[in-house]
Amino acid sequence: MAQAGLFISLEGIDGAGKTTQARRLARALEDAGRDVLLTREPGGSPGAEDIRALVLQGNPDRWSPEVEILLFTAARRDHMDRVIGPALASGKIVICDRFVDSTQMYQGMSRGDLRQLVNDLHDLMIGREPDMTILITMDPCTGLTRAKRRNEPERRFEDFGLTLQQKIQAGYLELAQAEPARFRVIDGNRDIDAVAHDVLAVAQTALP
Ligand code: Z5A
Repeated sequence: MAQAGLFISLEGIDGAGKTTQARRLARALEDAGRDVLLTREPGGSPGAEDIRALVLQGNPDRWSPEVEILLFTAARRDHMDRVIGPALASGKIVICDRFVDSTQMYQGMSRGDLRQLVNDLHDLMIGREPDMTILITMDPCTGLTRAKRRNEPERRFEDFGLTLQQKIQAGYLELAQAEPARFRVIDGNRDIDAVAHDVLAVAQTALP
């Protein structure tokens, strides 16, 4: 499928401010007259939202990391086929709250090293990276406190705790170093407006 639009993902640990910033970025670009699709993972299409409930609820040991990789990739394929791919083909700017880098982190390195498996399955079933990934860094303690404030059933990964948040924050920074052409790193430990200003500034550098 020809993909004429622009694909931006936002990544970071729980409570980093991704959702807040994804919404702010979408609004700013729409105000500037751009055609924007704001979406999220896991989820973003009806089938993928069904899988979201399976993976985010229940006990931390409900699924093995290998089964999680399959479930997240299945959700992503549906999201890609039904929502992201068509939006890009019609020239939209797609802003996605989390994408494959989240699978690299949460399934690829939380319980053993399965990063190669995540990569291989991604190449086989998805075959598309974002054009730009905005990594919002955050103090892991603050991020976890914020995430735990939400009174939702989707707490399976938060229940893995602070050690996982610290490991994932470090892992994201390694990913960003390994792929400097795709990643932009923004300090999320500031007020919402200051972070939003920087997110918009880096996104603007990628606009067609
Ligand atoms: N997961 C996975 O394991 N594998 C995968 O492949 C994918 C996901 C795609 C749910 O994702 C879980 O799915 C996630 C990883 C796993 N782990 N957990 N749990 P999610 O994106 O739905 O959930 P999340 O990352 O935990 O989202 P979150 O807690 O909503 O975090 P956020 O989006 O980064 O933050 P936020 O919602 O924008 O902000 C959180 C609160 O902080 C909120 O009250 C804001 O008003 C406040 N906030 C935001 N920014 C600021 C600033 N700058 N200052 C002060 N307060 C702020």
